[in-house]
Amino acid sequence: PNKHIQWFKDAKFGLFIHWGLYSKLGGTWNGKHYYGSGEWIMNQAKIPVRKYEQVAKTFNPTHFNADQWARLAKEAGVKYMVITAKHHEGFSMFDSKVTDYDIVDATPYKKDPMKSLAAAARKRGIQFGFYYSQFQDWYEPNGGRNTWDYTESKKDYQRYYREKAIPQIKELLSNYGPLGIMWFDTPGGMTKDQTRAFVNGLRKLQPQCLFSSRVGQGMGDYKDFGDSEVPPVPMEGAWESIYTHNDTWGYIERDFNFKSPKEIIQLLATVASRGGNLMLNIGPDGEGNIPYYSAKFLKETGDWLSVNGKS
Ligand code: JFZ
Repeated sequence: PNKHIQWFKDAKFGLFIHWGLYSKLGGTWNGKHYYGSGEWIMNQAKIPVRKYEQVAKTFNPTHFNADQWARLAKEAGVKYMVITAKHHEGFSMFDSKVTDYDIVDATPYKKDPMKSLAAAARKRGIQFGFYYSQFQDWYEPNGGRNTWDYTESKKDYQRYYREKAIPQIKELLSNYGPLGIMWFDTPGGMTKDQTRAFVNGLRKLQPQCLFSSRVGQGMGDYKDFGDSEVPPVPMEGAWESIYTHNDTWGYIERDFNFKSPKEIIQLLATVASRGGNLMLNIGPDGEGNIPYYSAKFLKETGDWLSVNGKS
């Protein structure tokens, strides 16, 4: 077990952020609306890579303000923050030398928002972490699960791991200061031995950084439950429940089904009473705005916690 787990066990409340090219689409492609899991729109609409990548040319989140995001996190009372460095769509929201399909090289924005966000979170004592989709990568010919552009059986997953995923995770573990968490998701394409080698290799860069259980094969430093799932009874060990604020992880323009502060607090109490952390997700839009009700309700949650919670 990772001896750096204590901060996580004490944390109780975290903020999850899904942000990528899909945030710019907001659930609409070619006039057709999609609902739920906005970050899956490329897959749902079977958008060819050569079309989807065009979205990057219009991705210019000039309203993004790292300090404002970190301030909101602080006001909400979260102790950690995890943001999508690369989701299944395959686009890197950080400056990567491994590919040009990243926010610095492929968009008019040309800056690395993860640099300033990592610094702003740390300045406020909030543990900072990255979500990284290690297996699914719908952009890469050898990445997992794009069956509409590529043939799954012809893919060389090991090559994708070697040439993109591993070098990129190394960048994340090298260029953004000490990380609290590396949040892996939906494992695939590796045997248990390969996963062990993958984990051990990456660990060397930041031994204190916790790996989520979705790194696969029973490895990882704490357990993540399924999405929107809480164990029915108290549970020992380090674990986390993840919920999203409305009905989607990535931004969907038409989704206003936000949980009220009361619902958030009740959820937090349920999860905490069973011994785990709640990581609540928000989906900023393609301009870098946090949805109005997410900002409002998170602040109200934090107001309640500052009076009734203990920190
Ligand atoms: C994954 C992603 O596919 C999704 O887009 C989002 O990022 C979410 C947080 O994680 O979806 C999952 C992964 C695992 C389970 C359910 C949804 N699970 O174990 O029940």
